[in-house]
Amino acid sequence: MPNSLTPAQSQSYWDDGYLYPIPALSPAEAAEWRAKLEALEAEWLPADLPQPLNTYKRVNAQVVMPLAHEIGTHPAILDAIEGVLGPDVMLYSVEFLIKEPRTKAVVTMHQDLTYWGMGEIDGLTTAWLALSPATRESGCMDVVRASHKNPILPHEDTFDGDNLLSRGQEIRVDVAEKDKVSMELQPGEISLHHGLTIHGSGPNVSNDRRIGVVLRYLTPKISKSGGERDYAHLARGEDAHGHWEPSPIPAAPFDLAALAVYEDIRKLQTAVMMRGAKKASSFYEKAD
Ligand SMILES: O=C(O)CCC(=O)C(=O)O
Repeated sequence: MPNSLTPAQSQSYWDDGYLYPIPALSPAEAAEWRAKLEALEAEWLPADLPQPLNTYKRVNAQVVMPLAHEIGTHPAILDAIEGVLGPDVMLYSVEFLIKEPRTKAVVTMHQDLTYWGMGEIDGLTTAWLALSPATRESGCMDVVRASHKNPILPHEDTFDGDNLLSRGQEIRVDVAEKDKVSMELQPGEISLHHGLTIHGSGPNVSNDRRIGVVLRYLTPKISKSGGERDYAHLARGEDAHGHWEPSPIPAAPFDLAALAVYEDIRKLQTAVMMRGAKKASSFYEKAD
């Protein structure tokens, strides 16, 4: 049964720019994905991969990690996405945003679409899946209600080592604590947010890892504003536009063919993401 959202839930997403909590996986299924992810981390951390393991976990993991592709195409998650984007859905990126216990890593308040070269669009939604409890204590995501009704606001690059974002980008507007809505989630639950919603998250002061799987989805009619090449995977429905090169489905973790495509995507996205950046980030070089 596609579209698991009620009309009221879909309306709430478009009014507020976010929606949570949505039960997607059972707690047992979430625990299983967490165990598989942690086994992959243990197996591949010592491996001699072309990029550090964290780069692959941090962006486009679906291209090289079968488990990331499986989570990104999970029917229950796609059903919720269909409730806001409609029947044609492309998977753009899967990202593991992990905050280790008692660490200072944060995500400063930002709008996702700022550096993605897609303009100010409605057709991009992120699902954030909790694989461990996402609470105020562990640094769950905070959002600002109805902030998606803004254009892209000015951002500043901080390149702060404790910031999990590519450029440490931060919106040049102070967000009052009272305006933050903390999207607490239990393992297996997801939240959705619009590409222009202002959001961020604080440090993890808990004793467990905070493991979020960030799943980015597009409608096929979206394209890069400058006509740049990029990749996405048609996860549901039809692509009548052909703006995206089909990203491959990995057969095994980090196989050579997938690593080659990953490198092509990384170069293409670096040129757009890092345009005008003064420094390299931990997972993107400086653009030329
Ligand atoms: O995981 C976080 O704390 C922030 C995630 C985020 O910025 C995003 O999903 O766009």
